[in-house]
Amino acid sequence: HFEWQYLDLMRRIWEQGDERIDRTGVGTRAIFGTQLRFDLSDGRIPLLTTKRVFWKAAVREMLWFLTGDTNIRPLLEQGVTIWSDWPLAKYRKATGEDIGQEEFEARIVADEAFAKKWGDLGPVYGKQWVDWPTYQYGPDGKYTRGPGINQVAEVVESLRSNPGSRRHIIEGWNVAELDRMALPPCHKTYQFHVAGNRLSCILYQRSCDVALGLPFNLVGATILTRMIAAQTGYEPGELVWMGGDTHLYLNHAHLVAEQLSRTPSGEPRLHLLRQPPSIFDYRIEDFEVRDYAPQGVIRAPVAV
Ligand code: UFP
Repeated sequence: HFEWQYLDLMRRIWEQGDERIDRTGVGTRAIFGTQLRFDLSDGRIPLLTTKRVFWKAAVREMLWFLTGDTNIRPLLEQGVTIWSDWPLAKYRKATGEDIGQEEFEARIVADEAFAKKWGDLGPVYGKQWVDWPTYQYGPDGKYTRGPGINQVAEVVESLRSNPGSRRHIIEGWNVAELDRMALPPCHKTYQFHVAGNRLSCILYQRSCDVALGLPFNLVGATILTRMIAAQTGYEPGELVWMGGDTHLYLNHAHLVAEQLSRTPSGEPRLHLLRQPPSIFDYRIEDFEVRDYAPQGVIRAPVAV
């Protein structure tokens, strides 16, 4: 079963990882440099079965990235709260107001001006993926803003016209803009590769919360690969996931113990129900997961 790789990684980190206090102050155990490989053929998807993963939220997030938007408002309008922690922490720090998460989210949805002021994450994934900033230098050495680069559209085009290229890359790590991002990109680099009629993807993730982040990131990478494969006429190949600082938070002990006591079961399949005119025209209704009968949710706090 595909999921043993994930559970083995979790066990290895918990039992052998290097322990330290991390940026959040919570503390982690980490292994540096890890890899998982998943077969994506015939609709296979590395969607965990040992706990329920709300895969639709990951799809909604991925579709939101593709719109280039960096404000959490459209996510909240769809009930996706995975990005709320960072703007909320910033708001509390700036105003000293002890507002609850739900109240903060409700205000973002209800009040457009409030959302504009407090709901933006800075130039995170979406901005870099479809509108990477460029500069045009004049003869005097001064520069002006050039047209943004749509990396996603360019990768779709290069996969069609030059499948053998080794340069099919979507990059989120814009060094010059990191300081304006709520969170520097974790899933920072996607590289695509064509072999025969199969499209494979490597996702390099510099920092990974194995308990709460990774289950989502695997779904995101899978649907991105599936959409790009559908748009370029290839069959899905393999998803290779590579982790830099791959960690478990020390306050996730109960999750680790519970999840490692469970056994994977069933093989969910992802179906794309429609072939839209471009990679930017997918909607949530286009995605269906069949044969997904996961075990129960395991709740744990996110480290901010
Ligand atoms: N994290 C993920 N996946 C994501 C995401 C965040 O695992 O998609 F946005 C986790 C990794 C880490 C924290 O625990 O969020 C980011 O902290 P840092 O920037 O210090 O690595």
